[in-house]
Amino acid sequence: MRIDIITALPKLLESPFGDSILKRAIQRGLVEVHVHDLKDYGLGKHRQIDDYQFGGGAGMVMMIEPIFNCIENLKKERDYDEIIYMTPDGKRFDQRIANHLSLKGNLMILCGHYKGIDQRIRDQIITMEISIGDYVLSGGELAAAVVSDSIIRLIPGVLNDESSALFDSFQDDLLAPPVYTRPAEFNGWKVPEILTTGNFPKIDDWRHDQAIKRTEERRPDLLED
Ligand code: 6GU
Repeated sequence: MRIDIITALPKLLESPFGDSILKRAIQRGLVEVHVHDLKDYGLGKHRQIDDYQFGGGAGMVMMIEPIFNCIENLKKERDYDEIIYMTPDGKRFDQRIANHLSLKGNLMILCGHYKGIDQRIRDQIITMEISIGDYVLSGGELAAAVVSDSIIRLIPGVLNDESSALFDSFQDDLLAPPVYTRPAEFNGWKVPEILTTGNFPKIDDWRHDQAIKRTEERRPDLLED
């Protein structure tokens, strides 16, 4: 898989891809992540990328030409399965969308800023608009990192224990059960005894029961359909 991210703030994306699981996935060649600085496509000597909005009103709007030129430049090299715009008024991201996108070959992600981008880019070029929840971020970069992380960790070989992504919260519409490690007792607080018995069928049953209990308590909406 290859992910191209277009942003006016490329530095914001350095650390999410420069550490831990995502870094290793990139080093192993399981995914390529390319961050493109929109300023490189800015207009004139000041490399302008935003301007006042038609009709008046506070806040700058990201201009059509730098974005168009950047996207066209990338499209010359390869076809993209989706050209995604990160925006709080997009479709709410969830595990189903992550699973769907993890099967794609080439994704492009455009991060917005300020008041957003010229609507003509959204109408003519963007194929998918994603929000990561009902709150407003200063820009799309952190959201793009969230979406990329959730997609990349689903690529086979990215997680060491390949099966572990399957047991994540949400993967079967259940929250994950509680987990424990040594010591078996600390401060008088004990690990549930079943987990120390070595009776694995029973342990699986216990975990499933715990997952259902936790989901009923915390996210009954997940059990509705
Ligand atoms: Cl994708 N962008 C911004 N700016 N804010 C958000 C968001 C995206 N998702 C939730 N809030």
